[in-house]
Amino acid sequence: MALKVGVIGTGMIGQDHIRRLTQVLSGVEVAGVTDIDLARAKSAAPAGATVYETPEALITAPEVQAVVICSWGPAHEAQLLACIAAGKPVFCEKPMVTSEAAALKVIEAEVAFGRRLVQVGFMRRFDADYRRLKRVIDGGTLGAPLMYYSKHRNASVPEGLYTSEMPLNDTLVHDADISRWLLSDEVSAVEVRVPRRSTRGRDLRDPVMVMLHMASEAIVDVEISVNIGYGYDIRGEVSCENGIAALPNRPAAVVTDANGIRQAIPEDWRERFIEAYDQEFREWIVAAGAGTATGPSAWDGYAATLVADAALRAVDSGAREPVTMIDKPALYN
Ligand code: NAD
Ligand code: ISE
Repeated sequence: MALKVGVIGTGMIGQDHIRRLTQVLSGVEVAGVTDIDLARAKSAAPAGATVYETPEALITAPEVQAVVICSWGPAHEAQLLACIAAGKPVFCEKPMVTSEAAALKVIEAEVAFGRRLVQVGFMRRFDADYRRLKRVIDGGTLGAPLMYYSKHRNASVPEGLYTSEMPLNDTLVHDADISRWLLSDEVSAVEVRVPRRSTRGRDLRDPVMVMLHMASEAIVDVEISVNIGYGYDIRGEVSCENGIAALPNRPAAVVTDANGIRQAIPEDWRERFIEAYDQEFREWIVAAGAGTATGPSAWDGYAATLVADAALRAVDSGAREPVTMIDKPALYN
């Protein structure tokens, strides 16, 4: 029987996830939707889905077996806590929450519940290229990873909605998570440097260079550019003791004409990570159907939140800001 899912937040990614849940994946049905903009929820609702007036009504509805949260980051905390209180598996888009205190509340509630319910939307872990890269590093033939270069370039971000904090507390969380996962390591401190501003970014602090100091003493060098213009360009290269492992160029037709020889670049995250989002939901549906969650956890969401907080402190202080985690609850081992 299909898993009946309720979707909270029917903006850009909410609509894209509704499309994959209704048109791409099997074993799942969108039974309900909601948004603070009810008109948007109504227009995004697939045939047969109920439009709920509030997230609380959707989360507690008996016909909703599992929840997908695609609202804005600051709304995630209350919605996650309500899902855990209702004992329902929940997929929550990144950032899991926007403060350390909120992340600890989510962890505390899930630990008290006694079973994993939360999967965070760190889709890079489901991308075939990143998975191959991790297999090479874990295989050990290249020796220990020493440095990782993570380039995270967005063509543009929505004017007015995307603020100067967001390269660090909205965009960087992906690089923080993938670095921890790829290197099987934790971030111990963060530094940020702000180079010359791009005139394409209007008043935004863009680009930023972030250095993640890992517990192993490996260093991750991250470029965040959110108005690069030419496309959505995600790169990664791990420099190890005996060699280098990098993400490949994406497959694309090689076009030759009077302008030269070239390959297209994805426009945005929807195109670059389309298969990764499909796979993260395939795995989520299986786990949620069994009443639990696998994949990136509330612990991973907490770790990324701490990195974002430290990065925001580092911008102001110019110093190397430490990241200190609580002891890991057994639920996340
Ligand atoms: P968006 O602004 O297009 O959509 C957000 C929607 O949530 C809006 O329709 C808004 O009205 C609704 N909303 C806000 N607060 C709400 C609340 N309290 N209750 C119900 N609805 C509420 O934004 P988006 O780009 O779709 O991003 C949504 C989330 O997904 C963000 O957390 C963002 O960081 C994340 N995201 C993740 C990826 C990824 O690659 N994994 C990509 C894009 C966005
Ligand atoms: C967006 O919310 C995402 O998560 C994208 O993956 C990221 O590249 C972008 O910078 C964010 O704003």
